[in-house]
Amino acid sequence: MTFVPASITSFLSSEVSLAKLELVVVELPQIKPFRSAIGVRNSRKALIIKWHTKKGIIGYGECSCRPDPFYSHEFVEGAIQVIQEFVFPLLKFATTYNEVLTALSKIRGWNFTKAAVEFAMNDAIRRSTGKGILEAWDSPRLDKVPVGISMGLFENGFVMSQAIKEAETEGYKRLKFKIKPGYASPSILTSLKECNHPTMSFDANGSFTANDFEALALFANLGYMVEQPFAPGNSYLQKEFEENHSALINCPDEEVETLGQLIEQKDNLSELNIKPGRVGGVYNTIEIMEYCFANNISAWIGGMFETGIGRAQNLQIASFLPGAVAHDQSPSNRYFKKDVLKEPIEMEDGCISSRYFLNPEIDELTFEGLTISKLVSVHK
Ligand code: OSB
Ligand code: MG
Repeated sequence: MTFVPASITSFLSSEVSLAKLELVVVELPQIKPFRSAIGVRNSRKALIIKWHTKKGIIGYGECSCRPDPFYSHEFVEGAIQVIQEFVFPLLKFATTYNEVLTALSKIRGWNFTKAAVEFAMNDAIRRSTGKGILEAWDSPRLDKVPVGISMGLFENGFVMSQAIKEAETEGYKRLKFKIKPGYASPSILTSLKECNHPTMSFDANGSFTANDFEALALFANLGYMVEQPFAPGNSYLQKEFEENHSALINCPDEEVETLGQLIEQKDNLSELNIKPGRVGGVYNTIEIMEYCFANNISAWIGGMFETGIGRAQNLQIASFLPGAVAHDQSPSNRYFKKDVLKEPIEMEDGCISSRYFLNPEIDELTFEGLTISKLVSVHK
């Protein structure tokens, strides 16, 4: 059974040519460090794939995995190796969207990596013909996408309360707080209890174990959704937790990399964070979104601190989720002094308008300036 609509299936016969792939690593300094259960982050190191067609059109795709394997097994240098050694040779005879998907599906795992190649190919098609897979998708979409903020771990409740005020002033539609075991100090809990923003949530990045149920209950008892409480593959702990504690309002992130995993998790979740990279690309994302529509699963699009390239695409995908409260897709100036787009993504009244994400133009000079390495693959 497929959940993919006919408008998408027919788009897959779109033709595409490949002259060369450029693998560019850029590093964007962040305005502020970001701390989560995963670690501290001071910059966004991103792999950008430039898909050159034989007619000289360039499509851009961002690989949004982390530089280290601390969120998923993928990491930037590994992604480069997998593309050069295994993906690129498989693309030699692919001439349609569908053939590229088939080539990519030969590789097990490496979803962020394969996704980036598909993103770049799709962008090349869109820039060549005016219509990519999302433009072809016959499904209702919004012109303005509501945005939430994912906030890091704070030193104490005072600093947290200041950040909450700022986020409220900026108009974010949801406040998400990173959490981890041992973080629920009295001052942090007070600050969270005093926050009266209408939509709040927590994100544990899989940091709670079977020994941390009491620590998790301190957050879960506040009655908000908890994203990825346990390490991926350990969702059985949810039932154990619920036997002695409150019900969890659970939202998988790391846990769900495929439609099959979503189907298996369906009864344990309250909502789903979809990251187009994590699920292996835009085609898989569409399939998962269609499954969510058919099964009344409320889904929203998560972020990986993408540059404007990945962010614009995420926002376009988010525009197909009219029911979502907010997506983790903050505007460029929340992260970077300078983004790689000519027109950095801006937020107004907690929303980002389609003019920022439907046809983003790359600021090539800035892009060059932020480049730290570049490799080119050409078929012999
Ligand atoms: O768990 O959602 C996460 C960033 C990197 C790795 C994991 C996560 C995140 C975020 C970023 O929370 C959200 C954003 O891009 O604003
Ligand atoms: Mg998360």
